[in-house]
Amino acid sequence: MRTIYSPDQLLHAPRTEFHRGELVPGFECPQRAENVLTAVRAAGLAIEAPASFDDEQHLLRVHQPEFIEFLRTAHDQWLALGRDGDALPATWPVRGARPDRIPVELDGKLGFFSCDMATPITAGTWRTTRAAADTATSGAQLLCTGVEKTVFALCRPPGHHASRNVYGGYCYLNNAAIATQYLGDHGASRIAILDVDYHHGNGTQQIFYDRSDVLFASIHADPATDYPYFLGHDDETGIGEGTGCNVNFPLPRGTGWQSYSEALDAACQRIEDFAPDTLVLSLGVDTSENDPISAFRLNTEDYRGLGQRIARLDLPTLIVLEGGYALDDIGAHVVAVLGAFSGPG
Ligand code: Q9C
Ligand code: ZN
Repeated sequence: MRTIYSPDQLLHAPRTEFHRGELVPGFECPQRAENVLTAVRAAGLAIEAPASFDDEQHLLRVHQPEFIEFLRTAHDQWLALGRDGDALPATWPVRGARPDRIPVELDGKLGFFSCDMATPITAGTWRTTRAAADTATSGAQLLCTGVEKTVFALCRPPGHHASRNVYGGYCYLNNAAIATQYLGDHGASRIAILDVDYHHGNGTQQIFYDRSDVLFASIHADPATDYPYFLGHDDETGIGEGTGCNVNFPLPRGTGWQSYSEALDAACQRIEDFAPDTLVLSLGVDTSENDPISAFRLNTEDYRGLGQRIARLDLPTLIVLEGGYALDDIGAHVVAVLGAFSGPG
């Protein structure tokens, strides 16, 4: 198994995020990527840089052009207004607002394209999120050319909360969705996405909600109690041609391995029934008992079990890093999952 990683993914370094009524140091920090990288290296996996993509076609297959242009230029516009630090929104569209009228002024755009105040746009955000999307896409390339059966895309920032034109939840471009679309455009015909991050992958769900060629399965904290709050319920099953191709397993706070593994078995069964030719695993390790912003109770041994169950699907698999904020544990937890897939390609 190879790991794809770009050091450009360290450039995005939010000063603070808005958390429980205060500006606190960002949980989604460069050290996360460094710690995962250190653990992956210690485990003896090969690490390589992503390919460079001449244009943004792979991004545009998933995201709205105006959204990409906004992400690329927002911080420069923020500075041009004489402001300091990181760009944050403060006003959001009312329910039922027009999706076809993009505000001209920056504060309007920040609200139009975002869903929370935990996701600052910094001087390094564009280069970092672009590098993360390229990292995931490079992993997809290795998979669909048959070079590797399993690839780990060490992505930062994460991506699964980002939809076609909304960033939030520490996510800007949806790395897993961009890689999934790339796989579909280059030979894969049925793709399953399994999202095991603590938080529901609302962006990924929305991007593929009407698609019959992509199954989205997610195990996460119940949105009644946890971010992203407004999607992730078990009666969200897809729409139109995509009806039946979306499945959510919301679980209560405090969930440990016993009930988690039952949901994982059910999700894997759904994936087997869908009969995909390729799997994309959105791997968040914020389900850890030590995670500072989450409330599940998985430990290192449980992550080994999680990897083993998913590896038993025996599919070409792209593993894309999502969340995980317990700095001392994320490396060990990611490697515990990857270990189940290691071995000859
Ligand atoms: N701090 C991922 O794990 N929390 N994102 C906002 C106030 C946002 C987590 C609530 C959590 C986002 C990829
Ligand atoms: Zn998460």
